[in-house]
Amino acid sequence: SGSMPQSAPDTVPVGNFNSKKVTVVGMGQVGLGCVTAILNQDICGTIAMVDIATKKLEGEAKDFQQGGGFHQTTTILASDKYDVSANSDLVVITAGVAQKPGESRLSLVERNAKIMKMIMPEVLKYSPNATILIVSNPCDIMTAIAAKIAGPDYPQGKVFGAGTNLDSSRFQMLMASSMDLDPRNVHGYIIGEHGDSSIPVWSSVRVGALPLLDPGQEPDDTLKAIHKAVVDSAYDVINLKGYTNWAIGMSTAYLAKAVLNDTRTIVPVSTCVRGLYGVEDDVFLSVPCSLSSNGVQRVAVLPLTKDEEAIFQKCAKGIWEVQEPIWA
Ligand code: 6V0
Repeated sequence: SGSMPQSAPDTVPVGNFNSKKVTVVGMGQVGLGCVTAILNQDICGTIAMVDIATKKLEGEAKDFQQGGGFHQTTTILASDKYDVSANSDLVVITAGVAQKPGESRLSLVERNAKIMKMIMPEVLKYSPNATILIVSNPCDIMTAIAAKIAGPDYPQGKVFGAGTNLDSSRFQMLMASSMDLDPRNVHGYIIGEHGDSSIPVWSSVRVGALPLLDPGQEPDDTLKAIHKAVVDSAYDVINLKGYTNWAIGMSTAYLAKAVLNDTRTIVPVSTCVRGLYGVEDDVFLSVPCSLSSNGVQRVAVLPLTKDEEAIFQKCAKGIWEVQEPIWA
């Protein structure tokens, strides 16, 4: 009668092992949201988690490892030392302080710039060719700082920010529910800052394949209110639960999937926009980009109306004013 096998059955692996490795630096609420979403979407074989809060980190790692029967990430590593991150294909950085209720993203800049300056050299030491996705806020300025630390020889686009990918999802959801349609049928971009000065590009919004507005038509108050709700989204959730994490986690997993599978998907993400739409400073802002395994492969240059271009320039100036003092 059936005795239990004493050793592994004699089988031979035939492939389907995912060799991709993702490191998430910062295992607070956002890091946890990212790891949860990445695990559930089976997009890599190894996840490494780095944080300075070692006891909490060990607990989170064990908890994730115990779910190993339910997903295909075979290895989950965790440490406060960066050797666990070695040879990552993608490194996601979420470390740093988050907004308190009512606090703006830009107010975090000095504290998080210091943290970014500690993290990036360690990341690059162990994964000198990784694609690096910045989530920490203020996302656009943190991405600019991370790219500067990587240096001029690091391939352009390999350091990019989550930017308005999340804002664009919020926008899609609100537009779709106002029209009682599938959110995947609303095609439109929030560009510019991930934050208070983000820009809805009304002139290119499509519902299905149909333009939402006629050429030259201005958005009405209902549409303007939708963009205001997008801007207020994070404040709203932070007032209610203290932080945001699930949606940014899903956005990160979506971007990670595009990078690891080299899909060339077009998404709004934060990249250097000097030279675009009349911007002259070294600022990073979101514009639609195609993503490859090397991060931003190409910027899809969206035709903007004169007004939209002026707003984009104003947004870039506002970011540069906050970025310049810490840029030296
Ligand atoms: P949290 O829950 O306080 O977690 C931050 C984590 O960072 C903690 O676990 C810290 O121990 C860790 N940490 C701090 N310093 C270091 C360091 N030097 N090295 C490694 N780890 C460190 O914050 P939360 O997770 O809520 O937010 C993290 C960041 O993401 C904040 O800057 C948020 O503002 C930002 N967000 C960005 C979003 C986006 O769309 N780009 C969305 C939500 C939050």
